Amino acid sequence: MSHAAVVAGGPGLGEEKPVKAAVLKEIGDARLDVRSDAGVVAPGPNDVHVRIRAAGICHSDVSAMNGTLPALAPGVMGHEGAGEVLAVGDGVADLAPGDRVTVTFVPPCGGCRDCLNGQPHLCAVHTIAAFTSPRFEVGAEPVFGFAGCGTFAEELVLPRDGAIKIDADVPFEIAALLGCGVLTGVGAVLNTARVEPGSTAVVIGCGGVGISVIQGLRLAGAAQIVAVDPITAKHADAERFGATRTTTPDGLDELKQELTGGAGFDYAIEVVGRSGTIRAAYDATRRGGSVVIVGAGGPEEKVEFTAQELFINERKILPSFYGSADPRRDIDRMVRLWRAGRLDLEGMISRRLPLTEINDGLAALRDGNSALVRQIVTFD
Ligand code: CXF
Ligand code: ZN
Repeated sequence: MSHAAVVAGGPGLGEEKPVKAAVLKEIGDARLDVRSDAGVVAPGPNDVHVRIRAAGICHSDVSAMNGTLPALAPGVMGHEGAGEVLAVGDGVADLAPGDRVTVTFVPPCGGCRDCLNGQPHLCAVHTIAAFTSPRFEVGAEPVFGFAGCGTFAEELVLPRDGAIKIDADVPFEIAALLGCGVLTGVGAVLNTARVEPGSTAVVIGCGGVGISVIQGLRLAGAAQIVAVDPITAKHADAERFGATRTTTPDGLDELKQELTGGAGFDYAIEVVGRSGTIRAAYDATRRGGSVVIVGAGGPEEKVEFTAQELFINERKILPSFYGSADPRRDIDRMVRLWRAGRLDLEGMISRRLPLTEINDGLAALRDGNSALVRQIVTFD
């Protein structure tokens, strides 16, 4: 994809109107620069040009801004979103203008070893390309899209594999949630851990992904779903989505004793990405049980296990990237569960805000004290 050709906005581009976009100027900046003059690259072969209609704010956007997760600056942030196809590049036969799509930050190329191995969530082909192909332009400067996306923009260009077609009656804000939080959380339960009915489980961290894990556990028929979060304001939400008990971290041992006789839970699912919470998840799991690591942690978070405890406890450590999901299969699967009333997606939307208020939304997530499940940026 050439970044010389710009179809919307940019300097001297005549007819095409520039687009609004929230740009991280430098890694470490606490605020995004909400501009009205961004340009979007022209779709090359096998690309699609999408008008974003709803974008979710995920904690990984905050983590990319502060340098915990890898990102390039300047970059348009946002990796969860949905919209409608405006145009397709050469070679795109199965998408057309007007189609409704969910953006995925792991577009499965379909041909690499990981895709052929049945692990398309590990496909890095488009991810690697995103680090060398800026998708936006501000002034004369190329601007990257975070995680190959950049959904905090009115329009963006994606590889065709990054736009998953969904039914036209699925509201954009529901479609947006599926792109990251829901697929990551529900997928961790159904795909990575394959939780069996009747299991006991503890979920550590009750943000948008943690709530999705709780919903996944309810779907899987878990008998006990313990939700752990230091922010007590999140406990009522956890219960609304299926938690059978809630506690702050200091009460976990007591609940483990009460509910499992001290043996530990069949599954402990960590959705924070910190060494302390990963260690707590390990300690909460029964011998032979599974510790599922969903949290997107940074490189400085080191977790210690002794060789002896790993061997003696035979707890399985199951990292889960993008819910081990195949977005081509699983996004539609989530839509079917939502249609059947078995996934509550409307209830996950705690707040709607325009792109001009994106910094307020990011700040609310950063301070961690609010009981927001998901905030949706609207583009009316
Ligand atoms: C992240 C993982 C790293 C890239 C961006 C998205 N996952 C969930 O938020
Ligand atoms: Zn995310």
